[in-house]
Amino acid sequence: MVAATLSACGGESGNGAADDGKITMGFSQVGAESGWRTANTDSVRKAAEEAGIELKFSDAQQKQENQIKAIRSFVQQKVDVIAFSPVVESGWDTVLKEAKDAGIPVILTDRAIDSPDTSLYKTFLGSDFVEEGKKAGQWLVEAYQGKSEQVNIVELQGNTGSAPANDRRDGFAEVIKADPKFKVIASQTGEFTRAKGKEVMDAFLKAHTDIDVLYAHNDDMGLGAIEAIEAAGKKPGVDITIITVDAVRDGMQALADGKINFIVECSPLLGPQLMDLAKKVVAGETVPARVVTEETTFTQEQAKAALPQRQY
Ligand code: GYE
Repeated sequence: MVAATLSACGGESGNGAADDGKITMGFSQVGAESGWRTANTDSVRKAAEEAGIELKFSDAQQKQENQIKAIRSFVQQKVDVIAFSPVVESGWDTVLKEAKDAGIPVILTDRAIDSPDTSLYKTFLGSDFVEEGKKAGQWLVEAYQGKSEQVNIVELQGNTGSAPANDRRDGFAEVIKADPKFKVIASQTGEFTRAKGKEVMDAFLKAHTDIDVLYAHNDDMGLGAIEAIEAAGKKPGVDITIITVDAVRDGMQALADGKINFIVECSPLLGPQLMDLAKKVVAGETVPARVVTEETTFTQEQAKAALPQRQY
């Protein structure tokens, strides 16, 4: 009974794709919280068009319930493939089981989920966020080499429960714990936005007069924090060392201007790889379980050199 229903559904969606010869992808995006996200959305839209894939785009406005609704509606519409960037890591098993039962393959893009059931999705395309956090920590360790005084760090975390917030925090912590002079004196979410980054940094500055370093999980929060630091009469990049992640153009400009000290790159240009994977998955081909994005890091000098060709 169950098997018959399953194959009927699978057959239908398969026929749907073959009928008009066009692949339909349901894509649930996190929101529009940052420069990274805007560049990612543009990349996905453009790549879908170039690949001849019909994109049903849905913006979750940073809410998991909206993503769950979008995925359910994609299942109802019998799209050929579902791709989504999970706003948080946990709580996806039920809805992804529904997609699986309907025979619709799922691709995780940008962010991972924490479910042990890896049969719920075909592949995960995106960055290694732990590695990004480690790179941030490694630069800091080198920058403060030979100094013995305590280094007071404040941290602006990404959205609570999201893979990039968890992993960037953990990767960074793992590297700096090797030297007890590094101390995270305050850590709070800035929700990956400029406005919240500014607000939280403002509170940090009021509570602590001795901040040496700011580690922000993305450029936007760092940029918001720079406004708060300047408003407090301090020089960002000089009085407070600033490390961020992403390397979007505004972040790179602040780095070149000396207001940020180091940026770990995280590429949002996932569209072309996502469409390639979607075609393969719909055709029933096997794809690697994990596709990691290649990325680099930037110092102030490197940002000056890279800015003219920066795509996003
Ligand atoms: O770093 C941040 C965005 O998931 C990698 O989300 C992404 C992160 C990115 O809001 O700017």
